[in-house]
Amino acid sequence: MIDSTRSIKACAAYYGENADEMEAYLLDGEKRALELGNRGPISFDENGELSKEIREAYSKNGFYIFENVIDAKELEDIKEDLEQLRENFPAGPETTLDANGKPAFNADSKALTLVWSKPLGDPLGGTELANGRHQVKLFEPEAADDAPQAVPVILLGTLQFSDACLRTYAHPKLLQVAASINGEDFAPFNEALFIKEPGVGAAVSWHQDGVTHWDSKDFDEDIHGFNFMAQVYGSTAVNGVWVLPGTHKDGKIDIKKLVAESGSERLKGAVPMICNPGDVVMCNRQLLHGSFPNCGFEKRVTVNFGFHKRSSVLGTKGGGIHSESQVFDAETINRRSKSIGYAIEARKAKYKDEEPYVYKPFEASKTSYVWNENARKDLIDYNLEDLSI
Ligand SMILES: O=C(O)CCC(=O)C(=O)O
Repeated sequence: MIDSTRSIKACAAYYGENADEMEAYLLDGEKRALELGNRGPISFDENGELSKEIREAYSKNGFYIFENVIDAKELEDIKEDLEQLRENFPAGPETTLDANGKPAFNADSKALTLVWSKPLGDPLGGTELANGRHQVKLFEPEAADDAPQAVPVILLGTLQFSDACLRTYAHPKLLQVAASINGEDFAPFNEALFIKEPGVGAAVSWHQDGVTHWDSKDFDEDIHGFNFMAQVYGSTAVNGVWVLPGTHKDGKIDIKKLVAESGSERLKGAVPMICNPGDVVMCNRQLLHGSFPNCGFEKRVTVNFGFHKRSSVLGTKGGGIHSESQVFDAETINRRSKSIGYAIEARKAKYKDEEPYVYKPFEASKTSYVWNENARKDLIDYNLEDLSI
């Protein structure tokens, strides 16, 4: 586990008169997180289903930490790729050029690809953005004088920009988990990077992700799918996502009321995701979660990718957050599933000794994919069709 003692102290100091309270909250949350019993290696039973203990712990808490999923070599591959990509970010929110005057990676994108914030800000909290699901604004500490005016927080449509992330998206064990939770005909959701640089990384206020099925007659704990959150540098109480365990079963939550009951944004009972580099969290999208601004010394980059049950998206009018609101018919879902097809092929080309994942809907429809330059072109703006529910 990453030792975040120094970061906890430094972070708390940003909270002025609430510094002691913040320090105690971070320390207590870290301790309780490690006691939850929802972490360990991925394991399957003899039928290839996620082991019963993992399924139960996931269902009880709404999240599970799969340890050591991404090995050291693959992590290095991701880091190198993301660091190269970072060099080619736009120099700021108002320009399409990077710091070297070259077109930025997303200069021609039609879809939204970057969300910016002031340093240590909370760009979504308390706004109507994303269907108003981030109901409260978190405390925005003062960043250092030399901090940039704006910092990137979320990158969307990752698979078209990073081959390494594309390959990780097809990790056979992770896709087997997706099939076990959402059925063999599982559908994609969206892919994103959450970027939390030390001393500037922005907050993502408390929220639940799902927006379409809260009042459905078929409502259940899995109806809005889940996200995998692969940790490139690890995740701590200071820079990590916090969750309120079990809330994925509670329906739509009045977050303002919870904050009032807790006496502050430090929600009682919440815990952080404590991860080492290479751990992958499976997080139910209905679980109440959020992250504080990164006032510590460790960087976090999360490679996020989610999956749904096909029945949750087929014929559903999308929530309009990650893509224009549209009814997702079978054709749209099949088109959007090309991300899985290309990813499996891209992974095969690099990890030749690994047993690749077989996605049953491609077998049934006799669809095959090839990973080459045309495929790369075909992924441009693929996220205009994110299955956003
Ligand atoms: O990584 C974070 O800080 C926030 C993640 C999140 O809100 C999400 O995946 O929905």
